Formats: sequence, C-alpha cells, structure tokens
Amino acid sequence: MTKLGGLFIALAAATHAAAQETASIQIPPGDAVKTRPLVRDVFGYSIEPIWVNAYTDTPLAAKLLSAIGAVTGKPPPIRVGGNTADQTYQHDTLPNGRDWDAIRGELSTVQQFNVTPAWYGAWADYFPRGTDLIYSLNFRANESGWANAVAQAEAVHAALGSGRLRMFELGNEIDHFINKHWRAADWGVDMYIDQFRNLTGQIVAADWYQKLPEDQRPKFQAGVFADPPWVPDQHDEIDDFSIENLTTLATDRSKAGGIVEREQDKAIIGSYAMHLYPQSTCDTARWHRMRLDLLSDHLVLWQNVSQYAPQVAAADRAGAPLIMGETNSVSCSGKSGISDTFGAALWTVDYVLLGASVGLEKTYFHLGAQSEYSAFTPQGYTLKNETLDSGIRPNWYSHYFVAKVVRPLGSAGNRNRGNASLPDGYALYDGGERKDKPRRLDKLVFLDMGVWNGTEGLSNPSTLSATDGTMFSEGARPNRTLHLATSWCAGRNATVTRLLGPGTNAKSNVTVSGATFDPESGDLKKNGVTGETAKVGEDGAVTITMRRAEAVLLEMEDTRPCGKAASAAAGTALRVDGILVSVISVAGLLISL
Ligand SMILES: *[C@@H]1O[C@H](CO)[C@@H](O)[C@H](O)[C@H]1NC(C)=O
Ligand SMILES: *[C@@H]1O[C@H](CO)[C@@H](O)[C@H](O)[C@H]1NC(C)=O
Ligand SMILES: *[C@@H]1O[C@H](CO)[C@@H](O)[C@H](O)[C@H]1NC(C)=O
Ligand SMILES: *[C@@H]1O[C@H](CO)[C@@H](O)[C@H](O)[C@H]1NC(C)=O
Ligand SMILES: *[C@@H]1O[C@H](CO)[C@@H](O)[C@H](O)[C@H]1NC(C)=O
Ligand SMILES: *[C@@H]1O[C@H](CO)[C@@H](O)[C@H](O)[C@H]1NC(C)=O
Ligand SMILES: *[C@@H]1O[C@H](CO)[C@@H](O)[C@H](O)[C@H]1NC(C)=O
Ligand SMILES: *[C@@H]1O[C@H](CO)[C@@H](O)[C@H](O)[C@H]1NC(C)=O
Ligand SMILES: *[C@@H]1O[C@H](CO)[C@@H](O)[C@H](O)[C@H]1NC(C)=O
Ligand SMILES: CC(=O)N[C@H]1CO[C@H](CO)[C@@H](O)[C@@H]1O
Repeated sequence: MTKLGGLFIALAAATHAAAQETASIQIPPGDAVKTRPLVRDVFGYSIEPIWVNAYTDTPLAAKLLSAIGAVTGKPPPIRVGGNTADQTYQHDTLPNGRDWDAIRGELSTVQQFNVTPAWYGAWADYFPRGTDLIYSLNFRANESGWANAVAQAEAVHAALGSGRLRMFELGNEIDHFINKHWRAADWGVDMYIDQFRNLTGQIVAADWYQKLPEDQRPKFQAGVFADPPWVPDQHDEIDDFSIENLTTLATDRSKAGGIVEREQDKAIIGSYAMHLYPQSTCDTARWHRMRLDLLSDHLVLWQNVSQYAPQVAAADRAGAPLIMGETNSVSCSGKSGISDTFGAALWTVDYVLLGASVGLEKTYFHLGAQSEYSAFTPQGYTLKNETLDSGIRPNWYSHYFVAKVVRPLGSAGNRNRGNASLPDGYALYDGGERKDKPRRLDKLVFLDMGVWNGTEGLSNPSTLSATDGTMFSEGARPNRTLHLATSWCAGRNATVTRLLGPGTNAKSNVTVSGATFDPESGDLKKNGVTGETAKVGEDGAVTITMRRAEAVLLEMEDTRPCGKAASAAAGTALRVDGILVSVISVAGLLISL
C-alpha cells in the first residue's frame, strides 16, 4: 500500500490548488505508475426492488442507460437489491391477481414485498441488450432452509436467462441483521460462511443450475456489508464482518482462507460487495452534520474511499474484485439541496474514478423512484408537500461524463486501461500488455472541486424547491490554468470535454460540453461535440483553463507513435457525432448497439 501514501500527497495538493491561478503538473509516463484496470461499465445502478416497476413502467431509464451504452459499448450494470430484497417473498399467485404487491405498515413503510415468478419476466426485457444484472435474494427468510430464496433463484434465472443474470447476492447489508432482529447476537462471519454454503449449495445443486453450461452459470456476489470500516459511530451493532475477516485465515490475515478455503466456494464467488453512504439523514446526529460543501472536498472523499484499501487487498488475495455495490451521497433516500446538486455531480465523477484507482472495480449508485438522491426519477410524485415532475438531476450528467472517460479510443476493444491518481485528477493509460506495445497515456481528467455558488439553474421541477440555493458566491467565477507536461506528441490535438454547471448549488442547466438530455423523454438533445481541442506543444506541453467547480476530460485520439503523419485513424471513421455506433468487442462477446 505504499502507493496510497504517495497518493495522499497528491490529494493534499489538490485541496489547495483551487486557490492557485496556475498549476504545473507532470504527468508520469505509463511505465512509471502503478495502475488498476478501469472497466467501461465502472458506473452502475442499484435499484430498490420495490421501485423496479416504477422505473421499468416508463421508457426514461432504458433511454438513458442506452445512451451510456452507445458511448462506452457496454450498458451500465444493474443490481436489483436493497432493504426490500430481504422483504421479498415469492408466491405462485397473489390475492390482488397481479405479479407484485407491497404490504405497507405504519408510516407507509414497506413491510413485505410479495411477487410471483411472472414479476421477473415483466422487467426482464426492459434493460438495454448487454446489461449485466445482479439479483439480491432474500437471505433473511431462513425458514425451511431458505426455500423462498431457492425458489427466487430459479424463477429469476428462468425469466432473465444467463445472458442477463450474471450474479446473485444473498441478502442486503447482512451486517445489520442482528439490529433488525433477523439473526441472533452470535451472527458473524463464521455463521455467515455456513449459511452461504448452505444456500449456494442448494442453488448450485439444483437441476436448472447443473443443466447450464459452466460458463453460463450465475455466480455469487459475497459480502454485501454496510458498515464503513473506519467510522465506528456509523456501525449499527458489534460484529466481525469485514471482507478481510471473511476471506482470510483467522490466524493470519495476510493469507486467503475463510469463505475461500473450499475451492467450490471460491469458484462461485464472482465478486465481493460493500456499501458506503458518506452522509446520512437516518439519525439526528448525522442529520446535523450534513453539508453540501462536504461533497466538494476531495480530502473528505479520500477519507471515505481509502478505508476500503485493506478490503480491496483482501478481495484481491481471495481472487475476486471488490465492488461498491450500493452507494450514494446521503443514506436514507438522500437530501435535496445536497444530493441533487451539481456539487454532487462533480463528487460522483471524483468518487467513481478514485474508487477505481483504489481498486473498487465498479460503483453502483442507488435508485429509488421517490428518492432525493436518484440520478433520474421516472414518474411525478408528491414529496414534503411539493408536487414533483419526473426528470433528470445533475448526477445523471456525471454518468454521461464518466462514459466519455471510459469509452475506448479508436475501434479496438480496450480492456487494459489503467488509471493513476494525480493532483486534481486522473491519468488513463492503455496498452502495456506486451513488450512491443508500451503503455501509453490515453486520457486525463481534472476536477476543480472548489465551491462556486451561482445564481442560475437553482431549481429543477423533479426535485424540491424548498432547498433551492440561497447563498451565492461574490465576484467573478475564478478559473485557473493548468500547465501539463505529457508524453503526447507535439503538434497533435487533444479533444476536450467538460462537465459544466452554473454552480455547485445548481440543480439544472448542467451539460457535458453542451450535451443535454430531455428531462421527460430521456432523449439526447445536443451531442456535446464542441470541437474544443488543446494543442500539444513542444515536449508534450498542454495548457488548459478550467473554472471553479468544473471537470474536464482530455483525450488523445491519435494513438500512433510520434512522427507518423496524421490521417483518418481507423477509430475516427467509426464515430458519428462523437457517439460510437459500431460493433465493439467486449470481453470476447460481440455486442451491437
Ligand atoms: C434462522 O435464523 C434464526 C435466527 O438467527 C436462527 O435461530 C435459526 O437457527 C436459523 N435457521 C437456520 C436454518 O439457519
Ligand atoms: C442446509 O442445512 C440443512 C439444515 O441444517 C441441512 O439439512 C442441509 O443438508 C443443508 N444443505 C446444504 C446444501 O448444505
Ligand atoms: C475482524 O475480526 C476480529 C477478530 O474476530 C475482530 O476483532 C475485528 O473487529 C473484526 N473486524 C471488523 C471490521 O469487524
Ligand atoms: C466520510 O468522511 C467524513 C469526513 O472525514 C466523515 O465525517 C464521515 O463520517 C465519513 N463517512 C463514512 C461513511 O466514511
Ligand atoms: C406539509 O404541510 C402540513 C400542513 O400544512 C404541515 O403540517 C407540514 O409541516 C408540511 N410538511 C413539510 C415537510 O413541509
Ligand atoms: C453554497 O450553497 C450551499 C447551499 O446551497 C451552502 O450550504 C454552502 O455553505 C454554500 N457555500 C459557499 C462557499 O457559499
Ligand atoms: C478567468 O478569470 C479571469 C480573471 O477573472 C478572466 O479575465 C477570464 O475571462 C477568465 N477566463 C475564463 C475562461 O473563464
Ligand atoms: C488542431 O486544432 C486546430 C484548431 O481547431 C486546427 O487548426 C489544427 O488543424 C488541428 N491540428 C491537427 C493536427 O489536427
Ligand atoms: C435551465 O433549466 C431550466 C429548468 O430546467 C430550463 O427551463 C432552462 O431553459 C434552462 N436554461 C438554459 C440556459 O439551459
Ligand atoms: C497512482 C496510482 O497508481 N493510483 C491508483 C491506481 O491503482 C493502484 C492499485 O494498484 C492504487 O494503489 C493507486 O492508488
């Protein structure tokens, strides 16, 4: 973890950089940095089971998710899971004659979510072709040897098929099960491993599973813990759950063991998951600590994300990646005025890329159709005495921006891209898998996380107006100029894409270099190709100016060695209006969009 120490210095520099007017940044050559792979479906969504119908009843989500797939070549991964996963019960038929029914208790909170096998089929075809789905089984209901979960697994696979259903989870935030009275006080890693083996053993032994060719058998995402390792006051209860404790020998934490002790368990674990919500409305202590400015602070994000480094190392040792399986800015449904601002959008970009650079392979942002943190909401509804429209919030635009960041350059599949954190940003490299293909700098991302409270775009008809900004920054919006020393060839142009908003406090008028989405239909209205470029000077010098509260992406499309004359590169010809419309090779599968 020596690299993390190095990172810290870079990040500390970043927090002061906003005050400087210029900064000189040396971009390390590809062979000088340690990188993690950056996958093109790094940014996913987690949908609360009770809200799946709301999302799949309108075309909005499908339209938006397809727009990402059109840029990256791979639609965002979707996890159907959350609190209501452990309240989902499957029945052959329901008294209401439909395929789902939510039984509400006091304060209209959902007590039980009842579904029939037909429910999975109702949304199976909704998500764009190529979407990888994770489905969270009810792990709480352990009666009759998890008969409910065993039946769910078979029914959801029958509806979705192996092409869509990639993994199961067993339960949601299982480290809160004692507190919820779903397990006794002795609930811990050892008992979890026994129960994991029992339920997965039953699923794996089932006829339907055994009949599948080996490469089509859904795997399991293990863990699914909520407690942030380094923030004890946010733990609901005392337990020993952590990815380290789950996957290492109790006697020697540097050696793989625990759940991966048996080869047959290791073979079915596709990934490990944890959840993180840096802020929360769930209790009064945390309610009083909530602040928009905390999202505009790279050091706070670093403190939140770096606590997973030991968990990543443990998952690496155990042979499967760690995933941020459910997250958002503020837990218990979010906080308008924080979660639905342009500040949250910049935070989201920084979070996904920082996570990837620390080794969190993918990050899934939670969606509820009436949640204040959702990137988009499919239907109008009433909340806190306000009537809201369906619509799109600023953090949707961070996804579109990240799509541009991870999109492959040229026409070739590009799976070996790595990342490195830099002061204020990230460097993305490609190649390096062979000696004759040296690792090359592809892209650079810079974020100015300083706060600028503007006076435009303060409201958004899909969110509460009661929280619209009332504090405004004075004077002219500051900017600074970055002088970059890159390994790019003199005379070439880097294309420039910006994530733009009127201010940290804005709830609308956010764009990705002018690209906007219709809040009702989800249609991409402008393509965002402004033609802005940054010319590479002598010795790879690049100069770029960015305003306070802004993100910028630099891409070097011309990837041939220096000295080769520029001509229409193979990749450029495939692009129409900046969007990839071709067939791209993704992990050996051909996916046409
Ligand atoms: C189900 O959970 C309860 C509560 O922790 C426990 O007493 C019981 O033994 C569990 N049943 C099985 C089959 O594990
Ligand atoms: C699961 O546990 C039950 C009750 O202890 C046991 O009868 C059954 O054999 C176990 N199944 C598997 C696959 O481990
Ligand atoms: C891991 O297990 C040890 C030993 O049982 C325990 O002391 C520690 O608190 C556990 N870690 C977490 C994060 O629960
Ligand atoms: C995130 O970091 C902030 C600042 O250090 C801290 O107050 C908060 O508790 C952290 N939250 C989590 C869940 O790590
Ligand atoms: C909604 O209106 C009712 C009745 O006027 C009032 O009592 C309540 O405090 C309001 N709630 C919110 C969140 O403003
Ligand atoms: C910006 O506005 C938000 C609320 O919209 C407020 O919480 C924050 O303190 C303001 N920050 C500055 C530096 O003006
Ligand atoms: C940067 O700030 C300076 C000083 O306020 C201003 O003159 C200039 O127009 C700004 N440039 C951009 C691109 O915003
Ligand atoms: C770089 O961009 C400038 C300005 O758009 C243009 O004049 C020039 O021809 C471009 N150079 C190359 C090598 O594409
Ligand atoms: C800003 O957003 C509002 C509300 O979404 C919209 O009506 C307005 O046209 C937008 N203005 C610009 C300049 O895009
Ligand atoms: C600078 C750097 O390498 N950033 C991250 C990329 O991934 C490695 C993991 O190998 C992290 O340790 C670094 O923090």
